[in-house]
Amino acid sequence: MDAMGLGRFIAIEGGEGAGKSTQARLLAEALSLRGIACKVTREPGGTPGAEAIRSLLLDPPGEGWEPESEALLFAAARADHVARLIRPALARGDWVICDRFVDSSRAYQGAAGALGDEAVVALHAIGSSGLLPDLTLVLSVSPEGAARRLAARDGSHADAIGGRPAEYHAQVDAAFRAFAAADPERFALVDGDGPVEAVHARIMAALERLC
Ligand code: T5A
Repeated sequence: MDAMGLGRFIAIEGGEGAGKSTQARLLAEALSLRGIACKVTREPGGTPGAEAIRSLLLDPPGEGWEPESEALLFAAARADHVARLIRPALARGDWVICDRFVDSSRAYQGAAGALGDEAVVALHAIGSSGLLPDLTLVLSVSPEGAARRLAARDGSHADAIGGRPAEYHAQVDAAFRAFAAADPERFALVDGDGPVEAVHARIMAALERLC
């Protein structure tokens, strides 16, 4: 149980096009049918301030951000999101399902980017008092499968971070797997390949530990 109330905090993580948003929605529907009040939210974003920062990050002005500025902007967006949406929802007893959270910063800015894990964790301690999810589901999808899904949805359009080279995204995927292996109590690695309903069933099975 979360120390702030009865609510549980679930994050869904993974690379581009892993199916996080789709599965967040299905999970909320399944929990609602069980009488659990859920708040589905996303990062970067979730509050007006954090959504404004999202635009700056994904569609940057000028020549884009240096790695340090990028990490600070993600941490600032998260601090607003945690203070104004996530903590109040958990305190009310709602469950929060968050499409990406701090482990995205650890994987993208920390591991694939230049910052390293310690710096990202330190920013999270300052910005959000180090809040961690009760459970972090990492959706693991083959690069070919994810590319097919994104091509079908977005064509050749990618945002400033999604459009980074394949090696960057391979490092992101490797980092998520390493986090899950290092902390099996907080993480569950879920096979994200296959039909939407099959992935949803795997997520529901992974959730048993919270019930
Ligand atoms: N970022 C974010 C950082 O660098 N640091 C951070 O700290 C944070 C929080 C966010 C970007 O910011 C970076 C990571 C990202 O680059 P975003 O637009 O939120 O940008 O990007 P994503 O999180 O990658 O979101 P996507 O929408 O691209 O991917 P999802 O949510 O994983 O996938 P989803 O559910 O939208 O599905 C993609 C498509 O596939 C279909 C869906 O219908 C959709 O069309 N689909 C399936 N098709 C077949 N079989 C399945 N099982 C399917 N599941 C979904």
